[in-house]
Amino acid sequence: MTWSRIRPSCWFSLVLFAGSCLLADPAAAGQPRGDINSPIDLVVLQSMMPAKVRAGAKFQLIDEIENGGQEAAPESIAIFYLSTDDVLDEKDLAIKGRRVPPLAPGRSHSQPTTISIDFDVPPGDYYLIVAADARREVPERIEANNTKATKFTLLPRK
Ligand SMILES: [Ca+2]
Ligand SMILES: [Ca+2]
Repeated sequence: MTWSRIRPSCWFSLVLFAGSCLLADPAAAGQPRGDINSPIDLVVLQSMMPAKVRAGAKFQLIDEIENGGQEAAPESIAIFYLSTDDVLDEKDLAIKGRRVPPLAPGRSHSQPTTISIDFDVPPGDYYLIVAADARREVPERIEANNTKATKFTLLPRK
C-alpha cells in the first residue's frame, strides 16, 4: 500500500510536535519488553468508535487509559493508528494522538478525540489501534498491554 511509506510517528511528530521528529519510531522498535522493577503500568482499558466511518468525515474516538501500577505515572502520549490488522507494527499509520495526564495508581483518564481519516486509503475493513505511551517514554512493568484495536469499516467519500 502506498501509505505504508509514511513514517507514522515521524508524521505525527511533525504535525503536533514540530521539530521533534528524530525520536525513534515506537511501532518499529520490535516486541516491547517491560521492566519488572517498574511500579508503573499503563493499560488501555477501553476504545470506542463508530463501527462505520466515512473517509474524510469527522468522528469521535473515546479511549480510557489506566495506570495499573503502584506508583504515579508521568504524563504520556497516546497515539491512534490505522492498521489493516489488530497488531501494531511499522506499517501502521499514525492518525492522531492525545496527551494523557499524570495518573495516580489505579486511576484512569478517558477523553473523546475528534478524528477524520483524510488519507488516500481504499475503503474496506480496518482497525484503529490505541497505543498508550506510544513513544515509550514511560518505563512500565508490562509494555505488551499498551494497545487496544477496534475493527471498523471505512466507507468511501461522499
Ligand atoms: Ca503497560
Ligand atoms: Ca512504556
